[in-house]
Amino acid sequence: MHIRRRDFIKASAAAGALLTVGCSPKMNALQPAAGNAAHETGEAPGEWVASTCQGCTTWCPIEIFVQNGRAVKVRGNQHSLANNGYCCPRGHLLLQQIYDPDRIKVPMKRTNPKKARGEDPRFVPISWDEAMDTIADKIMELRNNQETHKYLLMRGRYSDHNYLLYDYLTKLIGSPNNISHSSICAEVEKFGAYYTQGYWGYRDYDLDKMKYLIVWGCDPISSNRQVPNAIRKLNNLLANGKVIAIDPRMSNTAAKAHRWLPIKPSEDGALATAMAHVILTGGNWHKEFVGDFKDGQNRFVSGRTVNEEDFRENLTNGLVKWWNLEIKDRTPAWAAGITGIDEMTIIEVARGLAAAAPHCGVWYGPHMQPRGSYAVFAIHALNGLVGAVDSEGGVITYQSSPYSSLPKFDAYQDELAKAGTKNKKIDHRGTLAFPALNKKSGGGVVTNNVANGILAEDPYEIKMAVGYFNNFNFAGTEAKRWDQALAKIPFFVHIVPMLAEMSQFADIVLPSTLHHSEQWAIIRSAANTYGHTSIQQPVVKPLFEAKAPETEYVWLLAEKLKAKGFPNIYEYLHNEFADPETGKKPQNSVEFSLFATKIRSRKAWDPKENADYKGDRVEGWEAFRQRGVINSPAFKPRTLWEKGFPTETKKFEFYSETLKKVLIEHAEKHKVSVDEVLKVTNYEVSGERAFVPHYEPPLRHGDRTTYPFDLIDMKSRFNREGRSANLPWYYTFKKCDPGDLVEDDVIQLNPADAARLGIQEGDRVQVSSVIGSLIVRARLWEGVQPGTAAKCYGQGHWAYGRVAARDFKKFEPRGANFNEIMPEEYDRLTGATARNGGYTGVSIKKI
Ligand SMILES: Nc1nc2c(c(=O)[nH]1)N[C@H]1C(S)=C(S)[C@@H](COP(=O)(O)OP(=O)(O)OC[C@H]3O[C@@H](n4cnc5c(=O)[nH]c(N)nc54)[C@H](O)[C@@H]3O)O[C@H]1N2
Ligand SMILES: Nc1nc2c(c(=O)[nH]1)N[C@H]1C(S)=C(S)[C@@H](COP(=O)(O)OP(=O)(O)OC[C@H]3O[C@@H](n4cnc5c(=O)[nH]c(N)nc54)[C@H](O)[C@@H]3O)O[C@H]1N2
Ligand code: SF4
Ligand SMILES: [Mo]
Repeated sequence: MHIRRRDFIKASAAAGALLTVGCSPKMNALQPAAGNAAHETGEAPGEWVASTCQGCTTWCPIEIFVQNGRAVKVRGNQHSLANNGYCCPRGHLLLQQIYDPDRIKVPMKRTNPKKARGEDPRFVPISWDEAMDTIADKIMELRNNQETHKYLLMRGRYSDHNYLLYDYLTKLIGSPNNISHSSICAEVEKFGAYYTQGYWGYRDYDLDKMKYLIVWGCDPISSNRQVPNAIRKLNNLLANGKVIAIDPRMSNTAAKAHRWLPIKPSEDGALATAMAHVILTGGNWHKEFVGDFKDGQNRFVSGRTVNEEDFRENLTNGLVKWWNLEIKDRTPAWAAGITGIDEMTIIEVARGLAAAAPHCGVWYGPHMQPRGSYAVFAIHALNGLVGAVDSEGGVITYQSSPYSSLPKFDAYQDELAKAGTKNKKIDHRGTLAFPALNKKSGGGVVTNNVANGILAEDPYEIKMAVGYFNNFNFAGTEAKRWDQALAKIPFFVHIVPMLAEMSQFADIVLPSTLHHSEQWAIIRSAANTYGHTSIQQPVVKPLFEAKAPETEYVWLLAEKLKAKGFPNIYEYLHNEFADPETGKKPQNSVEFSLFATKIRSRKAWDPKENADYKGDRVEGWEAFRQRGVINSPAFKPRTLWEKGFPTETKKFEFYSETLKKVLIEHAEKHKVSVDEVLKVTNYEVSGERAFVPHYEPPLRHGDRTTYPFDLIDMKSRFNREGRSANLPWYYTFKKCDPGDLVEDDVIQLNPADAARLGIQEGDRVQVSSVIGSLIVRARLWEGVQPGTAAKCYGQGHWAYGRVAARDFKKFEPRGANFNEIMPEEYDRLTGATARNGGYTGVSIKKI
């Protein structure tokens, strides 16, 4: 970009103004971008270095401008087809994360044995050597006592190297307890695509060719999984197609959409089944995908059953069964009474979607509701009904991108470790009440139940735990259970860049590098119809004594264990992780993390390993490191149509034989009927309807008389998952979310409700649920419907740094964390923690 002299003077003036508020001009993000110019900000030469942002699960390939060793600016990777060189607003916040004055600088150990919320751990600095020595001793103690299964690893966000720390190390030590955060994240939504089309994963969207988009229970231009792409592409769709948003509150996307359907919380199944009813009775399903009546006469008439033999299905299974079991009675008039959306709107939206078929789709979010799995089952069935699945302009699966396997660890696992891993897991997955289904019973995780397992010592006590990149004491509902559980664990290690609530219970805290800018790894994701493999590298030198948990920590621990007579892990790392370029074996933790990254990414850069690859190609590791991203080939529509879906029937299943099989397996394992399973797991359905997408009424905590409001929880545009709360810019820009305010944490109430309760803008209100109360400020806003109250997640930290606190020393939070008052509840079929669907009834009163 050419900058005229006058503009340059203006920009310098802006930089000068920033200086007076304590921001170095070199940190100034307001200056015009200058392509790849060496002088990106200020005078000093610098360069753009590729990495990957992990501010949310978009995992954008990015570049960070580095000047004098400092990260000063962020942009999307110019080679990335997922985000086309852009990053979202909160991508820029990572600079404040790097230079957060509250970062942990050195390892620390606890000197106050008492563990409780508000109890000062009295951490004192120690060396890495002492820290690792202590940790290794604890592991040796477990091994000597043959109780390695009492070791627990809890993982939050992660890179492609997570297998090393989360999986392999846990198994080499000898424990079954590697617990991920997945089921406090978004597991429910995967149920929809898995039990219809055999795909356990997030969906991508062909937005360029789409004509009609329904955004359902997510907010793609602000959150979800491809924010920069959604921001870029929505304009075109708004101008040339239609965008509908279905959300109890006016989300960022709803504010821009042609229509916003403010649905009553947890009634998504009613709306989706009614839309299917409209599409079928109107004869508007996608014939090529679904098939048709043999004589071409539409027999789908409200309330009447249809003969299965009269319909010839093409690429789907069980359409008529689904109609007979469920859809025939799900009229739009019926749904209008339940969802709060009028009949005409339901009809118009369903017809609009079908009229654009197959260049259309439903983009749905986590639906972490107590009965969310059947809601997303019904929602995704709509994508099948209109043939949008795997279609041009439709809803597609993630395209894969290259990676290589890590070396196998099995040969290094000794008998003791093998025996240890055979124990039951602490999260109760696969038990009668927690099916946690995916491909099999117990295939998922029940993250939030781990606290209960620890407290009840069921199936046994946990003696040692390690956590990284997570903060379950803040992120899990009924959060205080986590305080009690972690207080009970005799030895806990937390590996994080800044203190968090979880760290308050640690015996040792280790300073972690930041994934996005200080360590080696690769990350794989997809967006905009392309998959990508993207690098993470030490763009800047890790601050203070920070080290990478997934690689360096594992190496350092292996060294210590070897010295204490348990060499297996060291031998695995030392023997198997030779540099693929030179054959040199790693000698230290830094080399190990680099070699592991080269090994993991080898298919992305080594011409010998990827001769047939049709996506981006680079010549060698150094070229990959510099470019930072490998894009997959373009998506080819209808590949699955031709190949068949990986389901039991090889079809897209409206009647799910795949679900039936796993439910029966689960029931037989526990010697009960499927109906019994559904009852124990809090579903109302019985019989054959369990195998089709169907309506389940909401499950709610708190009676409507005492707790009249449904609590809606959402993500702010500026939440970097749980990690923005100590960043000043988070508070500065918060107003960008509709209905929100800067520098505050507000609960949004409909003005009519507020008037009734005598509440005015800015009043402090007490919000109470069946498990507790919190105090926040009221914000009156038409963007929430009467009877609901909404607040974004992110604030209310009592131990997350000085910006996040009102008074850090006194453990007083700034704002409120509704996980304190949201009761522990699950969608038990997937093991997912409920937080959506207004399942928490609350009362609100002015104080
Ligand atoms: N009420 C409510 N609860 C929610 C949500 C919600 O919307 N509402 N969202 C849920 C969702 S979707 C998720 S995914 C979970 C997330 O919940 P968790 O998995 O618990 O993760 P965070 O809270 O994001 O993690 C914050 C921790 O990561 C550390 N950290 C930050 N960056 C790094 C890094 O680069 N490396 C390492 N090692 N550590 C780092 C921080 O110091 C802090 O300890 O929360 C869930 N909880
Ligand atoms: N800005 C931002 N983006 C993020 C993240 C972040 O922290 N911040 N985190 C990333 C992660 S880890 C995840 S898992 C994804 C998830 O992100 P999204 O998929 O966007 O979902 P959430 O914001 O968790 O989902 C809640 C949405 O559902 C709505 N909702 C609540 N109850 C109901 C209901 O009963 N029916 C309907 N139809 N809607 C309801 C809420 O109003 C809100 O819009 O986002 C990722 N992207
Ligand atoms: S926060 Fe998410 S969408 Fe934004 S740049 Fe980072 S990874 Fe991309
Ligand atoms: Mo998540």
